[in-house]
Formats: sequence, structure tokens, C-alpha cells
Amino acid sequence: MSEAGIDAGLIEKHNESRMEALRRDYEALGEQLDRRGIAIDAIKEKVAAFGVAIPSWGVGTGGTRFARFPGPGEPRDIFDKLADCAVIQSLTRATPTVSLHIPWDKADPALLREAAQRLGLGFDAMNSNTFQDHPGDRYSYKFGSLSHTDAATRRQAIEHNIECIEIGKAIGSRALTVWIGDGSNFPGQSNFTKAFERYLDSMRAIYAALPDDWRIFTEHKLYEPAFYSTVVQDWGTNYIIAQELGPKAFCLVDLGHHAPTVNIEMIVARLIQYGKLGGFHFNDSKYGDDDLDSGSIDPYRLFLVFNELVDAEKRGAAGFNPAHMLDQSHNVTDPIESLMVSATEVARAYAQALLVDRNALEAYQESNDALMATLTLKAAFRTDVEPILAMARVEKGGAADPVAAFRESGYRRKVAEERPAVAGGGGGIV
Ligand SMILES: [Mn+2]
Repeated sequence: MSEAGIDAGLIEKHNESRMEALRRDYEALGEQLDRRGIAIDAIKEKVAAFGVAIPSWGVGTGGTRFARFPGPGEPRDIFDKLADCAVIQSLTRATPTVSLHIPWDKADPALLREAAQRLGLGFDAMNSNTFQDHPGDRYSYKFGSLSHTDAATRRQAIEHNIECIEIGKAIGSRALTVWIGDGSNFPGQSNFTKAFERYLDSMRAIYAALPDDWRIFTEHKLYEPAFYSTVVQDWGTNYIIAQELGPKAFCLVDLGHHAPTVNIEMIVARLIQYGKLGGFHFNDSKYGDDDLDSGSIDPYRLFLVFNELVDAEKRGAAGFNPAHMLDQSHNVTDPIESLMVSATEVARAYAQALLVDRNALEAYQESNDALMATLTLKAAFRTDVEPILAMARVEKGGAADPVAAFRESGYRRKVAEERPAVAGGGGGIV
């Protein structure tokens, strides 16, 4: 095992026995797609260029509001987390960047940069945290942060976000994601209008500290930890924020932060249309903000989101450049395995969406042929694109079957010996 992830020799050996079958599957799929007027290599190139960021907090077990059950070899600090992220990248070749969370990942920026360089990783958006109290903080966020009634508490939250920007500048990040838990638990507890005004004022102060080549992403979430009202509760409020702040402000869509029946792909389309889609936190949910693995509950919804993204990509929608990030909480699986599977599921949805016959779809839409329009989407979704994903991975030096290769490597057993079991560690629900 090399320091920068999994030994290349191990991956090569793993792939050797699988290559013949993979070549045949890729060829068969290529023939099928050729009949549909699609060049398989062009799809593979797009998939190979696609990446999704790993959240640093995702490589540890997250836990729920009720409990956390740590697994063996949990990362002890950000440097262990980066080592785990490098394993995910070496096996999948689809996760070149890591999204840091401050203060959980706070460390000397020079050391962070050096570690990332050594491991072949980059840094995606920085994430601030004013949804819990931190040691050394003078003021508590019990009753809110950026929208708090007390100006000094708001100032502390603003300064924390500016510190996140400063750390990000030092390590080569270009974006800040802001999610707050501010809200209320009782009708009457909070004045909706005043709270949102205070939030906007605080965000304007953070926005003013943003470098010219940075973007700021605001993330909405309908409820939790506030259970009656939440200050940034839905995409409408989120859009208002992005409009109020200015051209560097964009909306971040976390798939789990919507009510169960909400049409998320339509929200995505609206934000694209008005140039305010900043990016995603990919995960899946059944009931609420479950933070389940991407594509584990409703892979068709993930495909429909990517259908909108590919549509925007193909028509060259103005300002379209969404950041792709995972945001999951792993409670019963090995976090490295879950993140590898999720990165693959996100790439799978992208590959399937690339197969949609868009000319046919448009013609069916124009002629109001609802049945054929929906079957056009289904034809792409039903296509097993696994050979494309695997071939893209293997050609970039990754594993044909990342989970099998990870288990063969014995990585978890080895780090369990090096990393004594810890009870705490940053993790959880973002
Ligand atoms: Mn999120």
C-alpha cells in the first residue's frame, strides 16, 4: 500500500482477470449504442472527465440524531480523512477533490496543501459550521447564528465564515458553502421577516469578503434542527438570497433537503434557467434528510436530475457550471465503500442522461406525445452503462470493481491497526 491510496500493482492485478469480460461487454454495448446513433467512446470520454467531490466528514461514520456507532480504522483527523479520500480516488478515478469542513478539519493550510499534493487531491468548496458551538467561541448558536437576534453572535458567525474563506484561499479552494440551522421550534418564537433581514445583512458581510474568482453557495433545507420554521427553508428563499447578494452567489441543491414528493429536477431546471444553480450535495432519502447513499432509494430521480444537467450542457446554458459534491452519512456500511458506490452512481446517472435521444424527445414534446416522450427517457435509463463506467475507470488507472479491489487490498484492516478506536470525531448531518 502506497501512501497515496491503493498500490497500483494491486489494481493492475485486480483488473487483469476482469479485462477480457469487460472488453467484450464494452464492445457489445458499443454495437447496441451504434444502432441508436451513439458513439460509445464519446460517452466514455465525458464520463472519464466527470468528477464528484468527497465530503471530508463522509469518510467517518456519521451517526443519526440518536447515536453513532464508530467502525474500525476511523480517521482521527483531517490527514487520515485525506488518506481515505485518496483511496477512493485511486480506485474510482471519479473523486479528484475533497470538500473541507471548518472547524472539524482545521489544520495548518501549508500542511493541508502539502498532504493533498502528495495524495494527488484538490480542494472543492469550503464548508462553514455555525450550527453547533465550538470550543473557544464566546457566543452560543443555540438560538441561531447569522440570523441571531444578538449582533455580537451574528458578528462571530460572520467572522467564522470569513476565516473559512481565508483558509480556502490558502489551499486553493474557490467556493464557500453556507448552511445554517437557524430557525424556530415554536410558532411565535421568531419573527420570520426580521430573522431573514438579519440573515441577509450577515450574508452581505460575508459576500463582501469573497475574492473575485470565488463563488458562494447557499444551501436550503426545509427543517431540522429547527422543527417549526427554518430561515433558509426552500429553493425560493435560496433564489432570493442569491439574487440579493449578487453575481458570485448561487444556490446549492442538497437532494435530501426537500419534502418527499417535491419535484427536485424541476427546481434544478428553474435554477439553471435563471443562472443560479451553484451545485449539488448528492445523497438519497426515503422520508426526510436521511443522507442515504446516492441512488440507493430512487436512482430514477437522480437520472432525471442529470437529464436536466445534460440538457443544459448541450444547449450551452449561460453560467452553467455546477459543483458536484456528495453529502452522505454512513451508519451501517464502510464509509469508503459507500462513497465509492455513490460516486459511481452519480457518474452512472450522468452516463444514462447522455444517452437520451434529445432530438426525438423534443419532437415528442412538441407534438404532445406524452407516452413516447417518457419512453425516450426510459430507453436511456434502462441502458446498462456499467461497461462504460468500468472502462473509463480502468483506462484512468482505477479498478474494474472498486469495492472488490478495496476488500482485496486489506486497507481497512491495516488502518484499524494504525488508528486506535475513537469515540468522537466530527461527523454528522450537514
Ligand atoms: Mn448538504
